[in-house]
Amino acid sequence: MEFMREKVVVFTGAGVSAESGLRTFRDMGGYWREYAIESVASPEGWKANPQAVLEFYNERRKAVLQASPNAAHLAIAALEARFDVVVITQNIDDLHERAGSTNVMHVHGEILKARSSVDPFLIYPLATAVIEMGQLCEHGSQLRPDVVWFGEVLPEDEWNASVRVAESADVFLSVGTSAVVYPAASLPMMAKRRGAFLVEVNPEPTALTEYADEFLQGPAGVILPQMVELVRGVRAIHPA
Ligand code: BJW
Repeated sequence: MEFMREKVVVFTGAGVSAESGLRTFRDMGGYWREYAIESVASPEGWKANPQAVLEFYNERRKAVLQASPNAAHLAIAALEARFDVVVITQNIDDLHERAGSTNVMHVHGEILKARSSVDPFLIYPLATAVIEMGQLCEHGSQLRPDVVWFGEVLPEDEWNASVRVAESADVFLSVGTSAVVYPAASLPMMAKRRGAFLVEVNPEPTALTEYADEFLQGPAGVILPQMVELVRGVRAIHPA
């Protein structure tokens, strides 16, 4: 039997990986409560102390490699059985891919890749958990994590594609993000303006909550599996 496949765009932030043991940024216990943003996540911080920046990301890379996808990542992957799903993530981990999501866009880069510190188009998959001072790109420049710091532009192709995808969503699901970091935080409203039904999943209200058509308050690892179960039930009752 044929089912209509609506387009669901899932926009995720650090909260979706919190239940995998990865720290968020702005919550209690978040990175920005311990580190000054500008010292570890800006071009100025990199220029002042590249060693400290590499250490910050080396530790985080080790945590990512030790982490496993949680119930939220798995539920998002399971949505593909019923919908056309694109995941737009601000996260630099690979937990969506490991959970089985097949269409994932990383607007803030990927921690498991390195790139040249002078040419952002020279990107390398990492064979080791760490990047060390003295590890160079093919043109002799120091390697850095392939992530987007404050004051840096997002990868143009990834960003343009994300805007197109957001604007084509039937349902836009924002999960585990404080929705304060731009331009990524503008995607939910771009989708809504083009007619998407905007759903937010978060234990706390955010900057986005007042604009959401549905605010599902709670941890993603609890709410999203329930949502998938609900969708399965609807499919059983109302085949198209
Ligand atoms: C749970 C949960 C559970 C907990 N289940 N949920 C327009 C207006 C104002 C400012 C700007 C603007 N345009 C640009 C800017 C400047 C800046 C910016 O946005 N600043 C604002 C903060 C004020 N943006 C930039 O600089 C961007 N570049 C840019 O715009 O380029 C053009 C330009 C260049 C030069 C000059 C001007 C313009 C780049 C932004 C790069 C962001 N980089 C980081 C770090 C790098 C990656 C990394 O190290 O991981 O990306 S910052 C950090 O924040 C990281 C994240 O991807 C990003 C978003 O955070 P996220 O994911 O939302 O995490 P949290 O911690 O904030 O929230 C977690 C949420 O989870 C909470 O709500 C919890 O409640 C929830 N939660 N447990 C579900 N179990």
